[in-house]
Amino acid sequence: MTERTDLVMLGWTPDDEESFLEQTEAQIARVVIVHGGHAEVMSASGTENVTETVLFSSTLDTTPVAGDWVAVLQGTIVEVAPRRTSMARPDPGGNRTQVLAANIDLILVVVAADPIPSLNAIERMQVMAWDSGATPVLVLTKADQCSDLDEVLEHVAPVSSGLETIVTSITDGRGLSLLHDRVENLTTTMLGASGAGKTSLLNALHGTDAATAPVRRDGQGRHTTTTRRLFPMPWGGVMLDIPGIRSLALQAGQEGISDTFADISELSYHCRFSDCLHERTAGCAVAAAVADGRLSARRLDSWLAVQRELSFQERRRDPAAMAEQRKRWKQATKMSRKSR
Ligand SMILES: Nc1nc2c(ncn2[C@@H]2O[C@H](COP(=O)(O)OP(=O)(O)OP(=O)(O)O)[C@@H](O)[C@H]2O)c(=O)[nH]1
Ligand SMILES: [Mg+2]
Ligand SMILES: [Zn+2]
Repeated sequence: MTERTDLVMLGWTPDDEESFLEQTEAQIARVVIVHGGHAEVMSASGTENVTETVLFSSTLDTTPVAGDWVAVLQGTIVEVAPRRTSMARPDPGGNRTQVLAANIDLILVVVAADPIPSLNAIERMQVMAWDSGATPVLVLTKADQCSDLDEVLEHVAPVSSGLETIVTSITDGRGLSLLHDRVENLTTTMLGASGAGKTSLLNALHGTDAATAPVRRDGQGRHTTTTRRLFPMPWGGVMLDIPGIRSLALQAGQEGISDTFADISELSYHCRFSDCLHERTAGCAVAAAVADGRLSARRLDSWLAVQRELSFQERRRDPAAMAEQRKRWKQATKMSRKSR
């Protein structure tokens, strides 16, 4: 049986499925990276991390992704633990959901402080983060390049209320120890445009350039991340480096939206109609707030754009499938206990 103390280094939290540890013969491991039909997984024994390449059992009904907790028997993943959180986006190749990462605690919404950041982009990343079940933290990078930080903080204030904000620079080191304390022992990933400074943050926190090795250099001599890979941090916990997202296509539910646009949700209680779409409707409290300057028109436009996009996406949150997976897991653990 795998000891829980060994897994804590890999980001195990009390919220992860306890029954997963009752697997008798199987080794519990964490998926580091997936390459098509096989994956690299990491398991811990004492203070040593062991990485091995494993295949997928044909009986799996969940395709493992980076961050998944899995049971490994004889070089094969035989079961995937129910996901505590999962970050998803619409599959770029079709109309299904693509799960990018599983069991993430914290999502750093990474934007450079210079040039002045896009508020719409911050909002969309926040929706995606809240919707995954993880907690977003806003990280403003490259503070050393910014001549007026107060101006930037004031600029982002309308989209960052209720959001912890950390200002960093890998050049002068500011914010890094704060960020270190925040991510220690957790599973963290980053959302942000290419070049925002995600890999640089990971390297700075890791204290090496570990995360630069697997990336590609683009034409401008810049390192660009091309895969999703989990890095164990020397002080406990793991960070997942991901490529910059180009189009922030959303695969979100209303929860993520109302967490992000808490001001609009609050106002909408006062709309005359409970299904008010806040589009020039009579008795709309949101439109009234825009008219008298309590809410910016940009904020409402951004909310409308997110809503419109979601009505195109099929809502694929499927609680039935989740319950089925839990049941399968319970049965599998029961069987392995009987065969002891
Ligand atoms: N001056 C300064 N430059 C930074 C800072 N952080 C990152 N950079 C630079 O910004 C560039 C892009 O950084 P990356 O860490 O590769 O960005 P990324 O978000 O991982 O980009 P993708 O992998 O393409 O998604 C690099 O040239 C870094 O050296 C910072 O705090 N200050
Ligand atoms: Mg990168
Ligand atoms: Zn309204």
